[in-house]
Amino acid sequence: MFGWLRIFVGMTVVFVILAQQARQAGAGALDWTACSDAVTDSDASAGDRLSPSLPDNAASLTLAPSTRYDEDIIVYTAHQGWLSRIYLLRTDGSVITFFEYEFYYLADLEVVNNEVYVAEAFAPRVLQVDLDTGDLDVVVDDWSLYYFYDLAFDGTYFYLNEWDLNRYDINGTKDGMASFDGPARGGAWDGAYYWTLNDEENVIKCWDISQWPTITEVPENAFAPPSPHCRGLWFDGQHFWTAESIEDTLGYIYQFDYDWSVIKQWLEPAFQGWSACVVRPSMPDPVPTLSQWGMIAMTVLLIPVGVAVFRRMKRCEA
Ligand SMILES: [Ca+2]
Repeated sequence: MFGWLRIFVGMTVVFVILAQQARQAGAGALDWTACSDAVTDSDASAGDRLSPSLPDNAASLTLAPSTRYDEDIIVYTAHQGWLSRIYLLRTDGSVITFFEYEFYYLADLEVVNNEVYVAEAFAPRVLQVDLDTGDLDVVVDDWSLYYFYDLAFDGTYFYLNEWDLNRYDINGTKDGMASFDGPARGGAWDGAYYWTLNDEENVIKCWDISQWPTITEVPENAFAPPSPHCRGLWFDGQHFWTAESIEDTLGYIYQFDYDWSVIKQWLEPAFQGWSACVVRPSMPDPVPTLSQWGMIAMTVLLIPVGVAVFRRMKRCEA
């Protein structure tokens, strides 16, 4: 009996160790090793993946699983000099983590299928953000243009203003352009109209794009943003979001209504802001990882051993 018991205890110890390793592996630790495979900007094209620079405190940056999967997260873009950052904030405004990028100017945000996309103002690109690693997948890469500050998505197309209004499908394929009276520093779609934030005139303008490529302004719907420093624009299904960009001073992230009245505001954590949106990062991949497969295999092995030990003990008692 004691032989079986020793095997059972030994296998239980191995099981606990494997389970602990699997739990740590799935705890959302950021995979900074991916940075060594970074594609440089000049090499990149649509479909490539770019990695963040390493902030000084990279080793201490981790996402708590409960925060990562069970709460809405505010994504905030900011810049300072040649640096850009993407912050992940809790809804109380506290910082979960941030990713830093050298020689980037990350501007307006959009959310498509719970994935975050960002416009780049140092290159004519739209990048999809991996919120686990900070990696950026190149989606739009249109070198017939120079830069993008604003980004909107109407359910089918991205809209980006540069002289004209350019639109692209979800894969980054261009679907033409329309004559447009810009500029726009932020763009959003509210289900009915296309909205742009014009910082020079301190106004959020409304556009009917249903007759694309004919764009018709709806001036009676225009209204002022919460402050003249606001830049990006995002619509959460009910309200707009923006962030202030003020040199040497922290601005605010605003959630606001069609009449510019502020619903809620958060002090920005650092740098000069641009845009803010909200996502609930998806649950982990349902396909088990290698360590999880090991844990499952050990569980399957332990069941007959446990049954054998139980029967042996019963026989000894008899
Ligand atoms: Ca936007």
